[in-house]
Amino acid sequence: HKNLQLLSSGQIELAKMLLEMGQSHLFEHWADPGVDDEEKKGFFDQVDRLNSSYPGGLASYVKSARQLLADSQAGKNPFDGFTPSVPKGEVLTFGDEDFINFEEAGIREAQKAAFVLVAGGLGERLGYNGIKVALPAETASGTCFLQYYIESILALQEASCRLVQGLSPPNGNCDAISGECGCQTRIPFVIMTSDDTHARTVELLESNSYFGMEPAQVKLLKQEKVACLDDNDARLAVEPRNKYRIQTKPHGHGDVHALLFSSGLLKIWHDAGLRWVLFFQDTNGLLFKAIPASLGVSSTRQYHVNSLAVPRRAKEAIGGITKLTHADGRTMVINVEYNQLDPLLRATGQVDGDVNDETGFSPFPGNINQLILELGPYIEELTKTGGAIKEFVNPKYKDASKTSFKSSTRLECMMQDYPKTLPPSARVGFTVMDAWLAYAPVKNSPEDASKVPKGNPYHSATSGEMAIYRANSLILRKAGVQVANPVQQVFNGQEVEVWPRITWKPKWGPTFAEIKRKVCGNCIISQSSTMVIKGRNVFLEDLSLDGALLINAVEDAEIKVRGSVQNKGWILENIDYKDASVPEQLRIRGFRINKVEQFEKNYSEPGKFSLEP
Ligand code: UGB
Repeated sequence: HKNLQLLSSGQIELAKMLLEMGQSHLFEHWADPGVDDEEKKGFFDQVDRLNSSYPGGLASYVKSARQLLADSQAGKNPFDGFTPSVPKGEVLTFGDEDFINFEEAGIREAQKAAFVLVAGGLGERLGYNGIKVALPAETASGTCFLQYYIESILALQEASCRLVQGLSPPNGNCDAISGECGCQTRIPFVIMTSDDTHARTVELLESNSYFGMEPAQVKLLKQEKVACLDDNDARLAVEPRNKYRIQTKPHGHGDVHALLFSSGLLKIWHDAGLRWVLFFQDTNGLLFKAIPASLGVSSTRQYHVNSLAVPRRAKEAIGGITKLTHADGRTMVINVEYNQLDPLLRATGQVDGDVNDETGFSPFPGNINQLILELGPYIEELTKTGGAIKEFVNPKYKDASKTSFKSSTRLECMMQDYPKTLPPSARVGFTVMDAWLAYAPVKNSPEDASKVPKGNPYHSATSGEMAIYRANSLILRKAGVQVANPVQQVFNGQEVEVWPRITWKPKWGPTFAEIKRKVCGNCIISQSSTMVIKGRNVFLEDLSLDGALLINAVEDAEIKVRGSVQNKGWILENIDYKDASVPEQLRIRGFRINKVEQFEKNYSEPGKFSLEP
């Protein structure tokens, strides 16, 4: 009350709202007027932000929190009344006729798509200090995740334009495409950041000229944190180091829906004739190998929601796509987080819980949190919900009475929970791909990865990089190249398959059909080899590679690589993750590449070239 005179009418309204919500403790320790007045202003700025960034405002946040905390204290099962079963979806086999047809359908649709990367998380589990999108996806080419994502979107943009305009390359092998496709399509790319990642994401983009994308194509939306809660009455927690601030924590990747909606972008996209919104996470160096075919599934099957999934080992730390049938007849196909799936199965009569079946995998496909939503129905739904996603709370209680918490908690939400509010008429499906093709995230620290049960994926920087080489090797094999078998090696306590280190720019091979076109005759690549293709029109014809081969070429240089390349190549050297003299981004993978000898060619002018070493 003593401070009332300091407040504007807007601030008085906010103060009233807090008092009505039972939050008077927030003002208890306020100094008299004249002391800390700037801090008090800062307090209301923060309350204003917390209020306006949450659908329904702070009052709605506190109301939901009280309900969810009461449910949690009562031990209420969020799946009460639901029985889980294995849903039906599209299961794809890489490289077969269906796959190629879905890829073509997907490429056709790509120019009507917008991409959204959720990159607000810092990745505490990985134990890396930078932003994860700046990490190299693989160290042979040194391409970071953000560059890989942007170049992949640009490759799709071009492939889609060409296909739709009938400018696709001829069917025969080894025919070059040249020139620009001349089309004006610019696929929008949104990055959701947070206070933890925003400045460093902007800096990464600006210092790399947006990795070749037009800056206007990229939009950053920053998510705000939400207020922490001190007790079951949802009393907002005071920041321990500043009594004029409310403590905040991340709300989760589910924020992306409300942010997209409130930004007005969805409407702009819809008016521009776009049809699809594709969501993806910050560190998956394989993802875009799976995008064309899954977008093709979305359009062919007319899915409003399509979740990408991979076969999942029981108890693996990724959610399971599950069909939930309620006693009253309602059904939904939804991700059930890994820590909830096993108890849910046990509680509904499946005594062994989440176990592998005869295939060696759990019958519930693993959610890789890559969602494809059809824009029209998505806008319709968000117009009703404002983008609010079903939340949950996960307090760590001091004891069994569940009356007090070990530390403050907050409400959280996940982007894959979007279908939870959809009507039964919504077409919700999923697409299962081989994990080697579609999913290799970098989430776990070396310490944690080395403790992963044998047979389960490590999801570390080591396995993420090795998965890229394996996928590229397997794809080239399928395209007819004789790629040698891998060897087993141990890095940072993780045993991994080491395939030849093969990488290429996304424009070299946006689809399997395009990759097949680039490979002719009898090509052989030995296990100890490295091949880095940075160019669009590079054709491999009767190439025999045993060593390192690097080609850097401008887009309109057409190069046919023939004959034998043999040299001492690039060698993987072990490094210990505890060795602080080595940069962190290398330490977390447990190896570095010693570039002993290579054959490297640079083409800076357009033209036709034959490379016969
Ligand atoms: N993220 C944000 O942008 N904002 C946030 O507030 C939080 C995260 P994690 P998580 O792929 O294996 C998910 O931490 O949430 C971004 C699925 O829920 O890497 O533990 C963050 O930057 C789970 O079902 O993963 O688990 C990152 O890009 C399973 O699919 C993304 O959100 C699991 O991923 C994911 O954040 C998985």
